[in-house]
Amino acid sequence: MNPTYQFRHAITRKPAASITKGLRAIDTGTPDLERMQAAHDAYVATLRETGADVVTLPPLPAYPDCVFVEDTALCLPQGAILMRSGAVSRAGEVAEMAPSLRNHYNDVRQIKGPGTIEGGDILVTPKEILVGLSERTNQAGMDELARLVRDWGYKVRAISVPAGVLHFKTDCSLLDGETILSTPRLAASGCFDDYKVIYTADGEEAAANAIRFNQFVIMAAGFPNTAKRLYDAGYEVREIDNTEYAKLDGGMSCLSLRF
Ligand code: CIR
Repeated sequence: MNPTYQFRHAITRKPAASITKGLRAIDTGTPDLERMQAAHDAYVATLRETGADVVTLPPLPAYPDCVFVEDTALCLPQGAILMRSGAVSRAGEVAEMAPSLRNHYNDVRQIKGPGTIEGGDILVTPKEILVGLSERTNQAGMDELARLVRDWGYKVRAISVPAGVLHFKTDCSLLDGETILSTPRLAASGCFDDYKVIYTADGEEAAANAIRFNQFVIMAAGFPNTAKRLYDAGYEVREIDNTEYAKLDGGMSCLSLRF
């Protein structure tokens, strides 16, 4: 079992009606709640199809971005680390997630600050933990994470996230133990030189936020050229409607914690 992409559990949270007020870099219109709920149901069903146990937590109306649970924690086989959001409106989401993680883990650690770090900026591979320095994650947050996971044997490496990209994993995903799906703009720095890389197709950068979850690569629908590259490489691809979550800079990884 490779714990970087083979999982028994996932935690999700249903979108709250307040999600229409969620954070976004550019306003491209109000997301449609019903369509978001349908896409969320399809996402959860796809995770469950792999045999995983998937928890669906209730919506938190006070936190418009609460559906994006990935940002609240980092889940590793040895334990979980509660994050510290770089967005003021999201700070309280971590405490709401903590009890669910304590149900699954004996060892739950916490980023205490003053640094900030969000799960969307963390990619775990079999070799290392990569942390993107972004508008939400800073050096102090990354350094605190590195201290918290040192006794579990992890090496942590900083990557600089291109300007205008919300999170590191907005632009990349792990496809298997040695292969990463990346936008050309992110990989241009050489950050994935020790990995095999499959690039998103021209104009399909938004396809980069996918997840490998057991046998499936789960990606946003509507990116046929990137999907073809993944099919041709032999991956079992599932496509989920992401049009509404994309309006809030969200994608496939943001919607779950996987462990
Ligand atoms: C935010 O700006 O925080 C949300 N609207 C989107 C979070 C996406 N999360 C992720 O990529 N892990």
